[in-house]
Amino acid sequence: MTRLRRGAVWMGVWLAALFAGVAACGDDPAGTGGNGGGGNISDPATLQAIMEQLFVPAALGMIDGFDRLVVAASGGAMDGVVITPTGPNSFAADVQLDLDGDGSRESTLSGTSSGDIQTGASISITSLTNPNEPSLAGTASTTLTQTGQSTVLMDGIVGDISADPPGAGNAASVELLGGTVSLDLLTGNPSGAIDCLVTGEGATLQVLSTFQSDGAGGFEVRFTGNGFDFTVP
Ligand SMILES: [Ca+2]
Repeated sequence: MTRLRRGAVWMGVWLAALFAGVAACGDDPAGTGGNGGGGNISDPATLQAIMEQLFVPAALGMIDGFDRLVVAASGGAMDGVVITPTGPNSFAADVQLDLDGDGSRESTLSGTSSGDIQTGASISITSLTNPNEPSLAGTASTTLTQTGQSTVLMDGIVGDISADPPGAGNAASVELLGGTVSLDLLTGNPSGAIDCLVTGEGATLQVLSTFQSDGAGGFEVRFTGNGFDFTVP
């Protein structure tokens, strides 16, 4: 289970970085810490700069939140986690996260899980809120199924993350169009790819996120599209 947890966390890290990227680009001048918009997310150079800046703090915040969620789900009391059972094998959870690395948990991730991975578990992120960007909204979902002794398949990965309405100065959105990612229970690493549509101020960018080995026992995400190709962390 530890390695399934690690694989799932890495996927969460990627998603958290996208949420943080959309929030940074849509950053509301009226919000606390707002900077009046962090740039156009559909500009490849901006997308790369944002992912390089946010990936590691988002990763650390997500790993910390997931660790607290796991302790709370097994009956322990953890701060910043609320778990509500919703039926046999199902629960809803709210987890407070520090995704920008400043030491305070500014974001709240809410999600649901139902079923188990033997027959297929449905995992949904129902919201992620960030006070720096009050208009941040998003959902994502996937099905998690154990397909072999050491393989869990994450299939039907879809979702929408947005901040500020289209046409507004700071508009930013990421649509998860679909993808399949396999989690290796021997290494704990994900492999596979997810297709995304990234929309900024008037422009749209097709982005493929590929989860691959970093060659040193770990994992990295490669972002590719028309005229760009970069890898984080
Ligand atoms: Ca923070």
